[in-house]
Amino acid sequence: MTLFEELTWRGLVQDISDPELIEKLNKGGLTFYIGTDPTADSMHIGHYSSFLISKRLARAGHHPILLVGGATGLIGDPKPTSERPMISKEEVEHNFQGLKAQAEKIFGFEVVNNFDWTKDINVIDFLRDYGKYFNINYMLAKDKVKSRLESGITYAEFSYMILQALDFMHLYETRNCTLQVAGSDQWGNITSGIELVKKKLGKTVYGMVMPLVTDSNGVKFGKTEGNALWLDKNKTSSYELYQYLLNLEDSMIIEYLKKLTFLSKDEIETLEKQNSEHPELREAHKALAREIITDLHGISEYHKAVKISEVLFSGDIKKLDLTEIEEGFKDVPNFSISTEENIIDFLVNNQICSSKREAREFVSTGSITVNGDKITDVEYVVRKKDAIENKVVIVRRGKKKYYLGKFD
Ligand code: 629
Repeated sequence: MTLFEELTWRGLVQDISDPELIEKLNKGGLTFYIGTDPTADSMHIGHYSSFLISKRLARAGHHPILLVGGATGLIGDPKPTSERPMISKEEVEHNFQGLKAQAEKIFGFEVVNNFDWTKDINVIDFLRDYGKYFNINYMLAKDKVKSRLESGITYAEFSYMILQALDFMHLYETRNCTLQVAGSDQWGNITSGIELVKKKLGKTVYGMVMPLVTDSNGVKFGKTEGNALWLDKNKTSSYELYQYLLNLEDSMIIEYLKKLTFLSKDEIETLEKQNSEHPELREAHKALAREIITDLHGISEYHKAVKISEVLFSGDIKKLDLTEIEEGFKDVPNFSISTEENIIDFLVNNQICSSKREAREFVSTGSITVNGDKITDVEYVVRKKDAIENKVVIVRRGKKKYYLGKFD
């Protein structure tokens, strides 16, 4: 398969600006860029699903530039629905540093900051050298602007596309960058850049956008209720990522393998066959989790996530060390333990049971385990020496209600 055939097979091509791009992609040697704004100090799995294209193109002999928008981040790319809140310059700078470091670590490519060249443009030059090339009707027709005319859009967010357009022109002039890639929501910003380069320089540059990775209901990949799935493992642990990936719906797993891994067509088709014959083995899900977690955090992080998951299933808590326990039980109710007390008092005083009678009932019916051991003796004392590394006590009540106690 040619590169373009492979990208198409993986479902990674939603639009290209010019059919000429196909042969150029297959030939290799293009300098391209993909950008992100510093709206947080870590990328999330949605960024990963788009930025992965930079590794695919680099492996095919193209030259990647990653851009973190120290300037555009101060303005805010208009969302289809409402105006973004202004972010302080200090926060944008903090986020920039976080994203730059993360992008270099995960993707290993050069990162540029559009603040470096935008900061020197004064307002008169901005209007003469760039604003002069943008017809208002052209700007009003952009999907993200059009959808905001009712609810209102400020001049700042309305002007955003000009900033992204001048980036593309700057990278073309200084780095011979002739291709910008992104998720499909960026089509309007990319074509603004293509138009500017054509009008101002009489040259052709190209754009390619991927469909946003979603689930079968169109919900963006990684958007779970509550927190996002961050690429920073201190924000989202490998174990949490593993749980999310293992619980993805069966009907989407092959599409995710195509879009989010470098597994070959043969490997994916083998997994597709296994998944249809033995879905209960979750081979395709485990392959997806292995590929993504290994690419992000290394194979040892993947093995750790599997180990925690297996121990939680078996209940054999003693196999985990403290860091694995921290990860595996990050969201369970936790409490500190200051004295060694009888199991009944321990269960009541730490809100695991609502009364001594209930505690005695749970213990006598074998519904309480401490660090994996079933406790049926109402005289049992919870001792520091029995805690994991003399520190942690994991209590399970019933089938899967866990609590984490820490000795002071
Ligand atoms: C200046 C800024 C540029 C080129 C790009 C940019 C950022 C762009 C944007 N991208 C999204 C983001 O930052 O807002 N205006 O969150 C996001 N991107 C990755 C994918 C995307 C896109 O980081 O392209 O489609 C989501 O996966 O929404 O010169």
